[in-house]
Amino acid sequence: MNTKYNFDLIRDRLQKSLSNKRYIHTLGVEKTAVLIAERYNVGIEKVRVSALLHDCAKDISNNQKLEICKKYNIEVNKQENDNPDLLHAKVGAIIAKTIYNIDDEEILNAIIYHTTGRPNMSILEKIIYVSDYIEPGRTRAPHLKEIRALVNQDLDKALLFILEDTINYLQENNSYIVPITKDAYIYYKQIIINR
Ligand code: DGI
Ligand code: FE
Ligand code: FE
Repeated sequence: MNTKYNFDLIRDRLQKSLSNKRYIHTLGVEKTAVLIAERYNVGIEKVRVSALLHDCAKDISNNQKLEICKKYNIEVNKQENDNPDLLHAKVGAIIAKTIYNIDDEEILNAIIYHTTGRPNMSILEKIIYVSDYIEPGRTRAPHLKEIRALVNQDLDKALLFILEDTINYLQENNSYIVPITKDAYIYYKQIIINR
């Protein structure tokens, strides 16, 4: 099939810049995201690109991530400065744009919001967010069985379940929860109550 993107080339480059474990996770997210896209009649091309590139900055050192933000004038807030792992999402979008030549805003947003979620997510953003949490290599999060079943019935409910478990997990570990994650939780809770 003719496609705008050279997936084999993207995978080759990723394999060279990610640890083996992270690369396997990435392929798991790709596979899961494509299955969810097919279930909801969403075109798979952008889904595949977003899934492949979502963690492309994951193995860049914290110092280098901060440097990249500086270079591209990307604002780094206090939470990100204290916990630069959070930055792999924003920096991932920069790498996607500058190294992988991705100029599609929907794809870049799916990468930017894959860690925190946000209110009013696009279907592409939802698919990547959910796939990241449930791909087959994930085994430790609670409720994986329930969430995997729910994804095929109700994507928003699955999304809310993940937001809730993530917030609980961070709370239990006394980690600061980024406001946009709480906002997303409140937003989807309301959406589900109101329908
Ligand atoms: O990159 P992955 O491991 O595939 O998954 P991810 O992009 O969801 O990143 C998970 C990491 O992000 C994990 O170390 C917890 C952290 N994280 C996500 N949301 C928050 C957070 N950390 C803090 N402190 N606060 C958050 O709200
Ligand atoms: Fe990530
Ligand atoms: Fe991931």
